[in-house]
Amino acid sequence: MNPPITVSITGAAGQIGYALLFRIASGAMFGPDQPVNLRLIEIEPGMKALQGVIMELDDCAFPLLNDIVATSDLDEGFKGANWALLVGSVPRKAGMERADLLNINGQIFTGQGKAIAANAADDVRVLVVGNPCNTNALIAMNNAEGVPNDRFFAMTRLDENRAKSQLAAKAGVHNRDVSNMCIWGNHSATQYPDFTNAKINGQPVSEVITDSGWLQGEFISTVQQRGAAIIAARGASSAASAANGVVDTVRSLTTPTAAGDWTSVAVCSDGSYGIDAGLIASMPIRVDAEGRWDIVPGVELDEFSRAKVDASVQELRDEREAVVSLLG
Ligand code: NAX
Repeated sequence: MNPPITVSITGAAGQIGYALLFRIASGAMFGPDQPVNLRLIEIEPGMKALQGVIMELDDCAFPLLNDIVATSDLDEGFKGANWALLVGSVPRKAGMERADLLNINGQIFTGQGKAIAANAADDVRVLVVGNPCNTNALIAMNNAEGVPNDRFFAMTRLDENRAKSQLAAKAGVHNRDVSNMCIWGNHSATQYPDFTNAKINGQPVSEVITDSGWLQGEFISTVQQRGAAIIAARGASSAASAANGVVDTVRSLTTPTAAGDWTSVAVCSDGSYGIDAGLIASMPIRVDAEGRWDIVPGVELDEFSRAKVDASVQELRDEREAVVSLLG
C-alpha cells in the first residue's frame, strides 16, 4: 500500500460532494492501492449535513479511507493537501447580475487561494468545479503566491463527456469509440465542443456523421445547454455526472494520455491558439508517462471553430475584467 494522499474538498456537503466523496473513498479516483485522507470543508450552515455524510462514509467501511477531517477553517482544511477540489460556491439567485456572482465567489476563491498557498503540500494541484469555474480558478491562482500556475485547473470534462455521448448516439457507436474531443474556452453556454477535430474509431467525425447542419447546430447547443436540460428534467442540477467528471479529470491528469488522444480541462493559457496568456481556458491537454501535462500543439481550427473559440475567450476576458481587483 502507498502512503495516503490528502484530498481537500470544499462544498463537501453539497449535491456534487455527496456523489463525489464515496467515489474517492472507494478508490475510483486514485486506484485500488492508494489510501486517502479526506479534508472536508464546509461553511457553518453546512456542517450538520456534513456530519451526516461522514456517518455514511463511516458506514461504508471503505478499506482505502484513512482519515476524515471536517472543518470550516480553511487553514485546517487545506493542511497537507495534495489535491484541492474546489466544489463549493454561491449559486446565482434571482435578481443577481453575473458581475455580482463573479464578485461574491471571487471573495471566496481569494481566501481559498491564499489558504492553499499557506497550507497545502508542495505538490498540490487544484481543480475548480464551483461556477463560474474558469474565473474562480483564475482568482485562486492569482492569490496563491508560490504555487506554480500549472497546478490550477477548472473542469470542462463533464462537457467533454456529454459531447462524446451525443456524437456516439448520433453515429450509433459506443462512446468509447469517440476520441479527440475538445471543449474550448469557458465552462458556460459559450463553450465550443469541437467536432471538427474529434474522431470516431479513428475517422474524422464529419466523415461518419455527414449531417453538418446537425453538427454545427443541434449538437453544439445540446452540449452547451445540457446543464439546463438536466435541471428541467430532474429539478436539480447535474450532480452524479459532475462528480464523475471530477473523477475523470483527476484520473486523466494523473495517468498517461492514450497516444494521439487528448482530454479537455481548463488550464492557464501560455498564449497558444491565440488565447491570451494567463486566462484559464479549456484546451486539448495530454499527460506524459512522468505525469507532466502540456497543451497539445498543432490542432487545426477552421474558420467556424476559430469564431466559436474567439467568442468564448472574449467572455473569459470580460469575466477577468469584472474581477480584476481580486487578482492581486
Ligand atoms: P450545492 O449547492 O448542492 O452545494 C454547494 C455546497 O457548497 C453547499 O453545501 C454549500 O454550503 C457549500 N459552500 C458554499 N460556499 C462555500 C465556501 N465558501 N466554502 C466551502 N463550502 C461552501 O451545489 P452543487 O450542485 O454541489 O454544485 C457545486 C458547484 O458546482 C456549483 O457552483 C455548480 O454551479 C458547479 N458545477 C460545475 C460544473 C462544471 O462542470 N464545472 C458542473 C456541475 C455544477 O453545475
